[in-house]
Amino acid sequence: MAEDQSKLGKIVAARMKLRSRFEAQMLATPSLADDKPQGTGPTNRHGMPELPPGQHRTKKWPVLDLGTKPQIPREKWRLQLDGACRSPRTLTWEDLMALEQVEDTSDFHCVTTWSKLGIRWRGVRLLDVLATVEPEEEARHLFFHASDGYTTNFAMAEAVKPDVLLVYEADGAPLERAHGGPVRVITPQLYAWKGAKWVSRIELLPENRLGFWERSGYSDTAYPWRNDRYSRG
Ligand SMILES: Nc1nc2c(c(=O)[nH]1)N[C@H]1C(S)=C(S)[C@@H](COP(=O)(O)O)O[C@H]1N2
Ligand SMILES: [Mo]
Repeated sequence: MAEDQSKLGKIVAARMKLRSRFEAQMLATPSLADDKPQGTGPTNRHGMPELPPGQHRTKKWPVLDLGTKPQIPREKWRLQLDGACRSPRTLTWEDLMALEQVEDTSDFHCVTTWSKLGIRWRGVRLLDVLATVEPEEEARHLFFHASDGYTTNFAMAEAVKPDVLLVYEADGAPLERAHGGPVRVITPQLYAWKGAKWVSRIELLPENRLGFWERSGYSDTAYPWRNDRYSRG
């Protein structure tokens, strides 16, 4: 028990250190710097509209992916973290459970114009997972791999936000396989394609590398509240 406490204490310290490294950059991102910051779910709406420009509300939760839905039992799930970090590691389900478990309600905006509002998630902060591998100073970008071959990317300055999670429950039930169970990434402040279902590997990178949709003309930054859907390049 005392050992567990000191372990958790270490992770909290590592989390705060990593967060402070990206604080200035993070506060300059649109979802925090805009005069109407959005992206951290209902509690952050502050009376603002629920829907980003060009989005409509859906009650059902559509399924969108490349077609194959890997079946991975919790005990077989692995998440490899490597690249620009001092302690690369592969997490198991037990490793994930040993981190601080968080609940958060947030919105899910798909670039194809549907938004599902107020999903109650349970999971672990991506920030905490990253803190345990001790990112090198030059690690500025993340590249995500999934078991279906999907890839996506976003900046560390987005990853350290407190509602960017590795989730395994939605609305009180285990995350369905179709939605990326056992474990997926969610990015409430970015379009939903940034959240890899069946996430299997996260690379920490000094330079940016584009993922599947980002290479096909979708926006690298993907801010729903700025209608930031397509690459301007
Ligand atoms: N592994 C994987 N993750 C993925 C995708 C995918 O094809 N494969 N599609 C993305 C897209 S385009 C969206 S909109 C969301 C959809 O998540 P959902 O099927 O749970 O609604 O997952 C994202 N994550
Ligand atoms: Mo999507």
